Amino acid sequence: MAHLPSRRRLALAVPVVLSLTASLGFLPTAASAAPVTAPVTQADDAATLAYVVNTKADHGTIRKVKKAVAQAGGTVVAAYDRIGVLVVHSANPDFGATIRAVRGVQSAGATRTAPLSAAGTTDEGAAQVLSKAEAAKIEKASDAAGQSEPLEADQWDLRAIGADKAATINPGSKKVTVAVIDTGVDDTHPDLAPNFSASQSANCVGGVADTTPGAWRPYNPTEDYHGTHVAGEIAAARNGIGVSGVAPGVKVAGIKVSDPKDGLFYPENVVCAFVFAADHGVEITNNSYYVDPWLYNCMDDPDQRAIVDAVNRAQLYAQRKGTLNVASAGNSNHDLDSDALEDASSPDDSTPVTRTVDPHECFDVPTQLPGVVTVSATGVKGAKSYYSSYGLGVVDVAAPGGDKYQIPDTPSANGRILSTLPNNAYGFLQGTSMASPHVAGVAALLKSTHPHASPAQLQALLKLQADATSCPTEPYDGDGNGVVDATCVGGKRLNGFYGFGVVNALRAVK
Ligand SMILES: [Ca+2]
Ligand SMILES: [Ca+2]
Repeated sequence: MAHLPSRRRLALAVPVVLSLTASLGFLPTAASAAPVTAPVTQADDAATLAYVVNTKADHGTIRKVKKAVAQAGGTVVAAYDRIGVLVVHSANPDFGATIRAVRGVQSAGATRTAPLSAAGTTDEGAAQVLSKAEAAKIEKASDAAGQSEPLEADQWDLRAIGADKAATINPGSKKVTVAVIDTGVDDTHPDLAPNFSASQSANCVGGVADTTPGAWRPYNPTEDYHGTHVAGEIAAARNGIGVSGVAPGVKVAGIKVSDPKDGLFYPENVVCAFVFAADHGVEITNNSYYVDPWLYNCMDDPDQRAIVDAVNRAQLYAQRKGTLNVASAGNSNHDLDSDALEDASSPDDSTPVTRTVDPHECFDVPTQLPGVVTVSATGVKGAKSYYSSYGLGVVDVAAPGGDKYQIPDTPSANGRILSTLPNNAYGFLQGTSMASPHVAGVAALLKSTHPHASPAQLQALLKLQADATSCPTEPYDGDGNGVVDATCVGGKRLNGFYGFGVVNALRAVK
C-alpha cells in the first residue's frame, strides 16, 4: 500500500533487528538472485493463492523443495535460488501447512488472503492537480526570485533541506541511480525523461521482472500517480520546466510492484523488485509503501512470518550488493516503539479484522527490516507531520513530507509537496511517501560525492549530517484540535519524532 496519508499505513520498531536477522537466518553471497523460472499463466482458478516458500539456499535443498511444491499441488512461478525464495501458486487449501513440514523449508506462507482472480478495488486518495491559474502564479514568483525552474517558488521542501543550494554545487552524478519501487513511473514526463534509466526499470508484478519497454509505466496513469510523484521528488531535471528534484543530476528508474486490479503491493512483487534493483546496479531504492496485505506482519503467524522472511532476504541481498534501501515510516501517527498498536486495516485484500499488535514482534515491511533507512515526515514549520508515524529507535531520519496544517509562505500556500504526475502534469501530495524520496535524493548526492561508500556508510553519513531537531517543547497537537496526538521521546541528537534529524542536501555535496 502506498504511504499516502488518507489511508492506513504504518511501520514499527528497530531493536528487533538482531533477533529478526538471527531468527530468519542469513543469505548466501551470490552473483545474482535473478529468478530462473518463467512466469506461468494460471491465475484463473478461483481458489488459487500466491505463496512464498523460503528455503536453505543450497541447490540440493532447492531441488527437493521444488519437487515437494509440485507434489503439494503448487506451481513455481519464480525461483530466486540465491536467496532461497520460491514464488508459488497453488489452489490447494493445505498447501502452506504441507510445504512448511518439508525438510529444508524455513518458512512458507500465503502472500494474500483473497484468490488471484478476485476483483480488487483501488482506492488511492486523489492528488491535488496543479491548475493552470495556480501554475501561472507560481511561475511569476519563481521568475521574480531568479529560480531556474518555473514551479520552484512552491518547492519549500527543497529549501528546507538545502537542496536548492546543493544543486549549484553538485546536482548529483549520472552514475548514481535511484530506483522507485512503486506504482510505476511515467518516464515520458518531460521533467523525468532526461534522467530516466530504462535499462534499470521493470514491471515486477507477479514476482517476475518484465523489462519490455514501457512495462514500468503505471497501469492506470489517473490512479497510479504515486510513483511518478516520488520519482520527480528525487530526480526531476533542472531543465527550465516544471520542478526540480532533490538530486536533479542523478538517474531515476521505475520498478512497478502495484497490482493492476487492486493497487496493492504484494510481497512477491517486492521480492522481485529488490533483487532486480540489486542485479542491475541500482545504488539506492526508495520504498514509499508497506507490503500488502498486512500492515503489520506478526512473527507468530506462519504466513506473515514467511512474508517478513522473503522480503528481508531480498532487501538484505540488495544491501550486500551495495544498494541502500530507504523507506517511509507510515502515516498512521503510530508510536512504533510502543507496546501495543491497533491494526484495523489488515488484511487489506479481503475483510480486515481488528487486532492489537506489538510493533516489536509485528513488523511494517520493508521499513522495519534491518539496515533499511526509516523516514518520518515534517511540514514547512519543521515539525513532525500530523500523520507521520514515529518511534525512538525506529525512525532514523526525517525529511519534508508535507502537512496541510503547516502552511508555507509560497504562492499556492499549500503545505503539501509539489512534484510530477503522469501525463505531463504536476500536483501536490503529502505523506511519509513524500519524505522518503527526499532522503533517497540526499543519499544519491552522498553516493555521488562518495562513490565507494557502502550502504551502511551512506546511512551513517545521512545521520551524521542531519540537522538535529529537538522534541517539541509543547505537547504535540499536530492537527491543532486541542487534543494531544503523540509524545516525542529522546534528546536533541536522537528522538522518536525525527531520529537523528532532518537530512541535509547541502552538507552532502560539500
Ligand atoms: Ca524541471
Ligand atoms: Ca490533535
